[in-house]
Amino acid sequence: MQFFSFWRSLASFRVRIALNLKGLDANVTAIDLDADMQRKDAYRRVNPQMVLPALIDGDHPPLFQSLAIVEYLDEVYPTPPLLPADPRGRARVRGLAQMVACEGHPLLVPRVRQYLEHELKLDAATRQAWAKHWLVETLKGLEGHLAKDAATERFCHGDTPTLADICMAGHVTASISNGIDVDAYPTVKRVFDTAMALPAFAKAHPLAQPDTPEAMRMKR
Ligand SMILES: N[C@@H](CCC(=O)N[C@@H](CS)C(=O)NCC(=O)O)C(=O)O
Repeated sequence: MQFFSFWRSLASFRVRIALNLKGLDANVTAIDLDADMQRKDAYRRVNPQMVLPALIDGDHPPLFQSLAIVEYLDEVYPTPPLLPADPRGRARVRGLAQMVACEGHPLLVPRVRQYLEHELKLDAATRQAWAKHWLVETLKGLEGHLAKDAATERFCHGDTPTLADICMAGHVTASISNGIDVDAYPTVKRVFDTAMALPAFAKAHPLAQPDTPEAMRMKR
């Protein structure tokens, strides 16, 4: 498997966790988003959308979009399952995952941040306010769903990690790095701490990757 990733990319973080949970090894090609390498021809040929992540499994065209990749991995490598067995459970897990991956995260990706800066000429403080606002909106939604539903147990849904935890891990990590007090969302925080205590999640953390800049690397 060949995995196109960047240490700070939250969508790559999702796929890293899934690969780790499944015990799958992938050769990582780091695409430096800070150097706009996603827009260079070499990567554009892999993913014409010019976003991370992408995954090549076998002699097939690259897979793209983190949720699609994680579901592909779950279907082809079914142990341990990342989606519940029942339709309602699957709908809930996908709903939680999509709150992060389809609603919150797209407002924060580099091309949106660059547009806010270069086209709309918003200053750094205003851009930071934008990021915090949307991170908090998603945290509130997650907390509301998780706190009120008996299906929330050790993890977002039940006693084992699912696609929902995979997505939430990145969202909470980004919230913390943006200075948001996640203690204000106690169910989210409890589930996040439970997930990040698992090696599959901890090893996938953005600050623990081979391409993480040395100065930022997590001290063990
Ligand atoms: N919805 C996509 C997100 C893709 C995305 O925006 N990825 C970011 C990194 S997390 C990226 O590569 N951005 C490049 C850019 O915005 O120019 C997924 O879940 O895979």
